[in-house]
Amino acid sequence: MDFIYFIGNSTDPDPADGLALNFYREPMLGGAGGHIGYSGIPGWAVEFDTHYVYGNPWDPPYQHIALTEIHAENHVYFFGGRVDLRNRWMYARVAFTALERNSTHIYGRLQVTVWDRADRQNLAPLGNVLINSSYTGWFKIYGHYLGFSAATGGQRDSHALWWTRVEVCPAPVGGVV
Ligand SMILES: [Ca+2]
Repeated sequence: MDFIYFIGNSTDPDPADGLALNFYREPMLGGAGGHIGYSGIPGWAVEFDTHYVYGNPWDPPYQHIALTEIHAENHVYFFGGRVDLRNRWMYARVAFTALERNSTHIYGRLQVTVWDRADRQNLAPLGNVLINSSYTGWFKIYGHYLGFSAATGGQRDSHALWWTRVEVCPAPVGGVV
């Protein structure tokens, strides 16, 4: 899945909180603020977390992109961080390759690549690769919905999507999609 996004443009001195791409069981409202709109919904999220609350025990004290399960407190893997994810139109690609499955889980590789600019006319990446990392493991199957969430809590910020593309490819092993 590819998308072009923008986070920023806020006059808030402490803007928050970020957005997330969610693979989830059912459409519902998740937690606000640092929970980025998805906490509590059974599923997986790739969060673009742009805010740290001092003393927060679960987040690192810098912007980051992470894989979480069910809850923003539950980081499974950090794709990267210590980079500025705000104030530019950026291009993101989240690609999943299924390798094996059983009745409850899929084993596969989730790759996240983020470019620091986006070509909004040609709908293509531009600029430099900020983050490029993958996580391979077993993913519990929660459901079949795909969507985005965002939250601001007591702060303010803009979270915008310009364009998205969803592509489904046959898996290299076993015909699993
Ligand atoms: Ca956070």
